[in-house]
Amino acid sequence: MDAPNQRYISMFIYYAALGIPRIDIERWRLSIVGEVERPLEFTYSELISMINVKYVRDFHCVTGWSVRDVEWEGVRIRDLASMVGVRNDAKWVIFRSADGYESVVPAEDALSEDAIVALRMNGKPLDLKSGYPARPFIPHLYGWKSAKWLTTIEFTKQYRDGYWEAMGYHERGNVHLEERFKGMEGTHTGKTRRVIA
Ligand SMILES: Nc1nc2c(c(=O)[nH]1)N[C@H]1C(S)=C(S)[C@@H](COP(=O)(O)O)O[C@H]1N2
Ligand SMILES: [Mo]
Repeated sequence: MDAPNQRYISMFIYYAALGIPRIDIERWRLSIVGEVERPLEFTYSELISMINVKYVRDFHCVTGWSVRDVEWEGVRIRDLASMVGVRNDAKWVIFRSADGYESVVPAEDALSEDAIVALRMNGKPLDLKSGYPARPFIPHLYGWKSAKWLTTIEFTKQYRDGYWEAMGYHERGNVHLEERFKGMEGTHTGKTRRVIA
């Protein structure tokens, strides 16, 4: 099913709002912190050896472009969460990147079946402009949630804006409900309306 009000294009448009960071893969770690029993960090080779998901899913940028049939490989965030022992009161997940970019998603979405830390795309490791070495990917959420050059996954009780959320973009960003901006709720008819509190 095509995503509502999106136009399909053949290749990604690359964004780096805060610039492309330098990555030293020997020093790079993915840290899982916050409302967890045992914070952990993973090296790149550890994560590569843990890859347990491979699927084909579309990618959707909230500005209106989508890329069809991208092959993704990665590690289920759910599995990382069970290794660190996420506490029940963790309601939000903040993804933080080497460039300082952040995005936020509900813990429920980050722990859903298809939510992964993506390490490979279309049969190859992510390349630098695509967020090497890792980016979260949650197929039913808009692309701005997929923080490239990921370094930290933080579980929190309290909601906090990331980079785009601070500019009015939605707390969750569900593609099928067209949650583009805060206060916008999908009507399931392809149109959206702004809800005024
Ligand atoms: N670190 C970082 N991650 C980011 C962005 C960014 O500017 N910096 N842009 C986001 C947005 S808005 C989109 S649509 C996707 C685009 O992914 P691409 O650059 O691989 O096309 O990355 C997301 N992740
Ligand atoms: Mo985007």
